[in-house]
Amino acid sequence: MKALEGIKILDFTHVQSGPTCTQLLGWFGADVIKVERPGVGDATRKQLVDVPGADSLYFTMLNHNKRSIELNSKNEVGKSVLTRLIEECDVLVENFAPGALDRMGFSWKQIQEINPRLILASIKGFGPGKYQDCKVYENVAQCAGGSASTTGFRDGPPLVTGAQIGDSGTGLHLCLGIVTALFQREKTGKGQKVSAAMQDSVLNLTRVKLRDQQRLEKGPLTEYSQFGEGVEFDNSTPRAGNDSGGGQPGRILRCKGWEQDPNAYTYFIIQAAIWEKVCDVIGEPSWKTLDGFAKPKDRLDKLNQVFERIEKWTMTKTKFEVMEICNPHDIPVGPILSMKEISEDEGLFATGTLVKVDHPERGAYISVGNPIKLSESPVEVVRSPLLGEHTLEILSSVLGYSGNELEKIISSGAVGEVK
Ligand code: CAO
Repeated sequence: MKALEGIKILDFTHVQSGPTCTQLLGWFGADVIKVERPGVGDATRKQLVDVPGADSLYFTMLNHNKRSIELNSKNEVGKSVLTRLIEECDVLVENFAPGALDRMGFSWKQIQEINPRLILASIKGFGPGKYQDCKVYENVAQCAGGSASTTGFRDGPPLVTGAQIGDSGTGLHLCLGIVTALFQREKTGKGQKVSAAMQDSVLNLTRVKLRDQQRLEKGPLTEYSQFGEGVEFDNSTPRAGNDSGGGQPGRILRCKGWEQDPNAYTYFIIQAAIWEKVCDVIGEPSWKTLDGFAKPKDRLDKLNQVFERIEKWTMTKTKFEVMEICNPHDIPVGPILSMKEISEDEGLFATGTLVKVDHPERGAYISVGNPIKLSESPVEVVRSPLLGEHTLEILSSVLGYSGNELEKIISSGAVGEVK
């Protein structure tokens, strides 16, 4: 038994934000039916191709546990099939450009008339307002949501992060909205519209920087390196390099081998509660009682000096040795892991966070499995579907078409070339 068993998702998503949401729903047990344009499919199938002729990793890693039906939702037969899908499904998830669903002839009002229990879940770049009609990709959302202006170093340009907080982050937000709406439907019997804007999701994940914006009005941000360096604060939250975003100062420090290895670094946090242990570990026991160093507040203007001293110690150890030495003392540190190291991490494979998946066109590849673990709802990661792989199966077993009616749909061209 899986948590969302029996729930049917009409997955009208493409690229990254929407597909990450429906993939999660699939991992929780929902039957995810991905609707794709005949002969074309989700654009990511053929983007960043590494194995000629095969679906790209971009596509396969975002579309596990789904079935694919090819369907032209703009011709009459296609529209009638889509209407049947809306009748049969519990949730329609889409992330088209603003207005695209209405232009297809499926407004929220019409959808409610077809199936009042249906939940319509949408991702757009911006919420209602002056930018509501804009098309948006990941990095635009990172910029508009406050992440880029607060990421990077003070003397450098704004930076986007490698974590896809605009796409996958919004997919997560939408997923939560969908299961919440399903829960409410249990009591009311009614569907509703669930919306998640990429700007809003990024801002939600960047909320600590809005916290700092308001603190700035009351005085300098004392935990930022800038404070210790005596550099004046401007009127908006500055970029803080690798300073910790919380109340406990932290930095990225070099470790043994940093000259050759770009990831021979550790994150090091000097939490107040373990300050004395840090002093012992790095060989600076006098700092435990020394005026200006003993109390957290007094150390704030000396963070550069403190971290330079800690780094002198971390540079004598590998990032893993730092972890081994510090962990028994409860000193919060973390090695900077490369993607190569992560992809070879047996512990992550053991928990199912990393999985090996086989694919008929491309062979075996590594993917990220479900990071959310439910003790009563096991996850089996199933390879992504080939384009239109399940067209016939969905038309017949989900929608009940057969005989002449089925023949007519296939010969109309609305569902592409049936395999
Ligand atoms: N049959 C027929 N037509 C189809 C179809 C199907 N099965 N599937 C899609 N289409 C049509 C759409 O109806 C649309 O037609 P109109 O322009 O006539 O309305 C057309 O295909 C293009 O859809 P689109 O505008 O959504 O796609 P795009 O590539 O031009 O834009 C994107 C992509 C992502 C910028 C845009 O969809 C968007 O802003 N989405 C919302 C935000 C979002 O999710 N962004 C994250 C993307 S991942 O970084």
